[in-house]
Amino acid sequence: MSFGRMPIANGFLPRERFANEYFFELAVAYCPHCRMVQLVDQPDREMMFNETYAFFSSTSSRMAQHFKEFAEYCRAKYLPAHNPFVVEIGSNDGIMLQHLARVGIRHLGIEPSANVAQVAREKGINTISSFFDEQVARRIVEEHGQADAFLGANVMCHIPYMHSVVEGIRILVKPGGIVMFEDPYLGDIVEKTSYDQIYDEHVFYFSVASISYLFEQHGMEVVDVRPQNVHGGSMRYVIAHKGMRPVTAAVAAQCAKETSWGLADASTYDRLREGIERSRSDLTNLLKDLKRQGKRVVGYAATSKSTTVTNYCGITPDLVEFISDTTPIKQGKFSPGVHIPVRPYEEFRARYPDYALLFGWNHAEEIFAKEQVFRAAGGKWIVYVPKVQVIS
Ligand code: DWN
Ligand code: SAH
Repeated sequence: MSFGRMPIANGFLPRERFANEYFFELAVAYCPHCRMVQLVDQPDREMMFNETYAFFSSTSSRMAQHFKEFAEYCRAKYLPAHNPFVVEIGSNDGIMLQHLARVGIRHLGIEPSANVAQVAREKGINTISSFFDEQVARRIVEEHGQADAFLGANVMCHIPYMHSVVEGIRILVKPGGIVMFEDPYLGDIVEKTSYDQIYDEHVFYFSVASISYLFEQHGMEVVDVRPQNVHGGSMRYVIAHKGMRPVTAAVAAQCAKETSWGLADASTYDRLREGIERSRSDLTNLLKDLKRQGKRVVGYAATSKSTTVTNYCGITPDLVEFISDTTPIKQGKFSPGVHIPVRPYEEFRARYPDYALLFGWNHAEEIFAKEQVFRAAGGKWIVYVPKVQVIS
């Protein structure tokens, strides 16, 4: 399926840069052989991950709590008592590693986006600015020795040269060590029609079947899977060198569910495409209708995901006045492609709109709890996952 011309999802830009904004064709496909759902084409990595990367992990308090629990789970269940060494890739501003660093655990973050890596360093987290791959893994082993745990959240699905990454993991992790990473789960994307997970940074949409197939090619196996209620439905994969750890019943059970949901059937993806097209017409019809009624609609959270929605649906500033966001680097700029102004959250609070279009739907619980006054004042939410609806 093609979503048409798309800009860089996190490429929030000033007006002066409108004229030479970069676009590529966002298209996604399913491979019946390796079971992977993946982008057909992806912009160069340096165009997405650099010293002006706009996503700082610690903007969500719910995610901060989630990663505290992730770090604690790893430490309690898998780290040896004596001098463990942990490597995390895509460590961003240190949201997860800080909890291991704090208790004196030897650690290393691998984070190519220099600005967010610097925030982590300022918190005292050892971080190198590099793109992880097999070569980097060899260098880490030479300098620090092998790791007891390899961690990643919302990063494995970002890296197109996956065989180099997985080979790097095989080399880096001790024979008895553990690999744990989590990413948005294909089963949830299909079930909820959450097509906004599809954007330049997300090159892969993993399932247990596709991850098992991938790691088996590198002498490793999935030993546990743990669904996570974050980012609209994620899966945590626990992986070890083949034969080193017992495989839990959850792995086969999840694979059986994937088969029963039709994740291996092409027709499932035809239905998904139809659902996405329906979602687009429902959302644009609603926004045009509200415009005709003279209602004010403001976007809530300038997420990466919103770039797919606004560009695919053609949501321009005449339909959405501005997008409220708490990240200073995005404020005062314009959203990629459709150029909706991004304004500080304080502007949302100062003059509530009639409707808030929830681009951060994956943080709905946290946001609804924070915005009770908006709702009490008569404000309504527009959500589009799992279906387009107004919540008053
Ligand atoms: O995979 C990725 C995930 C983990 O994070 C990355 N490729 C990029 C990023 O995706 P995203 O931008 O869609 O992430 P979020 O966490 O859904 O959205 C973050 C944005 O939302 C930030 O700009 C801050 C904003 N926000 C806000 O304005 N008010 C967030 C919350 C919770 C809020 O209350
Ligand atoms: N783990 C954090 C950040 C996710 S955003 C969280 O879940 O909130 C994805 C991060 O991966 C970005 O900070 C990006 O710079 C980083 N990244 C992208 N390609 C990478 C690679 N090849 N190696 C390591 N990190 C990478």
